[in-house]
Amino acid sequence: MDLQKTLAIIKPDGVARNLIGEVIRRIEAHGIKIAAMKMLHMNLAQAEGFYAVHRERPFFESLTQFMSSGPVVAMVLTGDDVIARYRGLMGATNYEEAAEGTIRRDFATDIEKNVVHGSDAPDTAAFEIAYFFNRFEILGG
Ligand code: IDP
Ligand code: MG
Repeated sequence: MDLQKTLAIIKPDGVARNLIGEVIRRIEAHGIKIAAMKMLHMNLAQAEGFYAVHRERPFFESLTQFMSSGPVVAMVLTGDDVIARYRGLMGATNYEEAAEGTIRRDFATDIEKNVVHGSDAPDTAAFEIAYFFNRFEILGG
C-alpha cells in the first residue's frame, strides 16, 4: 500500500460548464475519497504562485490568466496510489492524446482549457495541498 494525497482542481472552464458534478462523480465512481474541498476564485498572483514551477514556460501568462478567470473547486483526494490513479482519470495534458473515457478526452476544449488539474508527484502534491488547505481542513489530517 502506498497511501497518498493529491490535489485536484476543477478549473474555471469546468466550473463554468457545469462539470463539477460530473468530475466528482467520476472520482467517487473510481473509489477515490475526498478529504477536503473548497470553491475559490484565485487572483492572478495566487495563480502565478500555484504554477510557479511553470514560470519559464511560454504558456505561463496565458495559463495563469485562465486559472484566475473564474472560480475553481480545489480538493484533496486520498487513497492507495491516488496520484497516478487520479492522473489516469484525468487523461493526458493534451486532450487529443488523452485516452478514451478520461475527463480531458471527454470534456477538454484545448490544451490549456483542459477542465482538471492533478498533482504529478508526492513532493508537488505536498506543495499544492498546502497552497490551498491547512491541516485542520483535511480529514484525517
Ligand atoms: P498537467 O496539467 O497535465 O500536469 P502541465 O505540463 O503541468 O500539465 O501543464 C500545466 C497546465 O498548463 C496544463 O494542464 C494546461 O492547462 C497548460 N498547458 C500545458 N502545456 C500547454 C501548452 O503547450 N500550451 C498551453 N497550455 C498548456
Ligand atoms: Mg502538471
